[in-house]
Amino acid sequence: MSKEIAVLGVPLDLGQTRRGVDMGASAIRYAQLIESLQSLNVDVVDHGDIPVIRREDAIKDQNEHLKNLQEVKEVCTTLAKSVDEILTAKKMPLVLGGDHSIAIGTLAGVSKHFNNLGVIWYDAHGDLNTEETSPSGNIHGMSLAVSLGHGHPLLTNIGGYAPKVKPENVVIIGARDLDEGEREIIRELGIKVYTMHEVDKLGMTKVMEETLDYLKECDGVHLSLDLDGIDPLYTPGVGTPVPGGITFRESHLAMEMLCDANVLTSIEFVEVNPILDERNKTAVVAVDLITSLFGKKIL
Ligand code: 4U7
Ligand code: MN
Ligand code: MN
Ligand code: MN
Repeated sequence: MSKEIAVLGVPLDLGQTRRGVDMGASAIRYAQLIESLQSLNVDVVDHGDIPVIRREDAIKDQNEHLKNLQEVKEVCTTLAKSVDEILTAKKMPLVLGGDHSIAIGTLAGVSKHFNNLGVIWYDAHGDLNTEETSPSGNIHGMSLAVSLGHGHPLLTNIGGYAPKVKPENVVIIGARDLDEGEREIIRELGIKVYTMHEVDKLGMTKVMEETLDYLKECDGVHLSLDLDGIDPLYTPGVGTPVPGGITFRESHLAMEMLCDANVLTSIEFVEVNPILDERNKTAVVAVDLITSLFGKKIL
């Protein structure tokens, strides 16, 4: 990857209800993201943060089944435009959340640049809920469904087109907490999922080999990495931790294999919540994984 990397922060926390995830991008920068990439001779430019609506200024009377719809839509629309500009300028977007609802905006900006975009969704969750199936009403649990064209039209139509991704081009890795409606949509659409069962059984090497083979016809691949995909032992600073996750070493290996395959065309790291973290541990892991994606080797 010799392209210039454009880092973009999205301090949005309105896709869920816990405070603090809006500070995720700052925490990742504080953990030396830019300096670490520069020391690998990666050409990186920090584009700063996109403007977001503060929780205090959000509409008070909310639809409890689709919380902060208008606000998330607006921020994702702005994000989509910025990501689009970055790709048009032949740079590679590295988006830092914020909660996972921002993937709606990232993918809206990315997918118009590809005919057959692949998506790797590294997450404890499926993020495949809709207003009808969501137990929480939180949009960060709906972002993959929205990108597949399922959900509120205000979200699915961001950027003026839907869907952003085809179900056969999505691979979920690390799932261990799926809601009933999500299981149904996975079966219905035939989405490829490596749950923790498959990660345990096959090992990460095979999971990544199969993932890369599965996406081989894609003309671009987006990595959407939710830090809760990793076991909370290593990444406690997340809003919805689920025990029994992918280890630090396995994640490291996954990133190294993605680096060696040289397939990624855009990346996002989301859900780092410094308020819930232990001495910025989760952001440090995020930086470690990002540097592995960009070629950091032990020897
Ligand atoms: B994340 C949940 F019910 N499925 O929809 C929901 F368990 O972006 C959690 O992956 C969603 O962190 C988690 O609220 C969203 C819940
Ligand atoms: Mn998650
Ligand atoms: Mn997620
Ligand atoms: Mn989460």
